[in-house]
Amino acid sequence: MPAVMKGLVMKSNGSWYEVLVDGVVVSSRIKGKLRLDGMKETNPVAVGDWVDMEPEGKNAMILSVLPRTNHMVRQSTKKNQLTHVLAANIDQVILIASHKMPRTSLGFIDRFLVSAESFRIPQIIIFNKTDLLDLKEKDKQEGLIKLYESLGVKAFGLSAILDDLHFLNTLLSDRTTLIAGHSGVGKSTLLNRLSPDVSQAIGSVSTASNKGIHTTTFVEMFRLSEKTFVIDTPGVKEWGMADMNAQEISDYFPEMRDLRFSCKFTSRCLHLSEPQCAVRDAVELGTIAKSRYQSYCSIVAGDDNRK
Ligand SMILES: Nc1nc2c(ncn2[C@@H]2O[C@H](COP(=O)(O)OP(=O)(O)OP(=O)(O)O)[C@@H](O)[C@H]2O)c(=O)[nH]1
Ligand SMILES: [Mg+2]
Ligand SMILES: [Zn+2]
Repeated sequence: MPAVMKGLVMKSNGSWYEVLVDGVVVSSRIKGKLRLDGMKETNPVAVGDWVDMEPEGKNAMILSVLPRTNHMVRQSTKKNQLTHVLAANIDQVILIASHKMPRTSLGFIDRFLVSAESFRIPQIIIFNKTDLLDLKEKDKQEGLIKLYESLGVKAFGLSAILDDLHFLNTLLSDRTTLIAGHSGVGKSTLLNRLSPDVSQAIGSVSTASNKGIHTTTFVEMFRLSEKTFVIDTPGVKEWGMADMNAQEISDYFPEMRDLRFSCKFTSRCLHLSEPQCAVRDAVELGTIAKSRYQSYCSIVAGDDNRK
């Protein structure tokens, strides 16, 4: 390796980083000073970061992190306001949801979308495990797909174990995609199906609790082709909202964003109990889905979403 090299962080366990340099993965540490620089974040270097590094024996030392185009945070631990950067420099996020085994609530889906929207990252929802659905459940899922499509979010259902997944290649090609969702929804199963080079461990779903067992424990990025990267993440129970004030939350609900200028109190309206609120009128009329408005109210109220 020449003196200073640019690399792409593929995996981190908190103290070691696997960094891709010229097609080779190099184990790296970070310089002590860099740790202190990451003031508001628990991890100064995240998967997806481009870093400058110098050789250190067979390994390397990360000297600095290059500016990020964006990043996605996992959760703010409310006590100390620290955020954990899940990954950086992402082109799009896929939320894997499932109707059962485990169930993904609409509140969770909306929180995830709002969070990605606040970082201006395009969102896709995949409803996995369609092989487990009866006709009524399939109908319900179709309704949700229509709802989210109408909001500009790509959404579709599939079975990661049964379906031919080739059609996903176009969606992923030449992009960096982060895959997120509850434990057990099939994130790693899907990724394994996308490339013969990926062999992530697959877990089970407890029949007692209908919850996954947190099989994937580290965020890891895989290269599917020259410019196509996919990031597998550990399942999350809830999606914490980082640093968002009540006024800005409706900015991240596309169907509410423009309407608020029609509210009597325009930019000050929180769409809760204010008079002449265009958003609440739209909920009454059915042009804004009740489930979306409920998610909105719950986020404004600062409720945790543990359902
Ligand atoms: N029936 C059915 N089961 C699936 C499908 N996709 C995944 N599974 C099963 O769901 C279980 C969990 O799959 P994983 O891929 O480990 O889930 P994960 O989202 O990576 O979970 P964590 O790593 O814990 O976050 C496994 O038993 C899979 O076989 C599907 O489309 N249909
Ligand atoms: Mg997994
Ligand atoms: Zn309003």
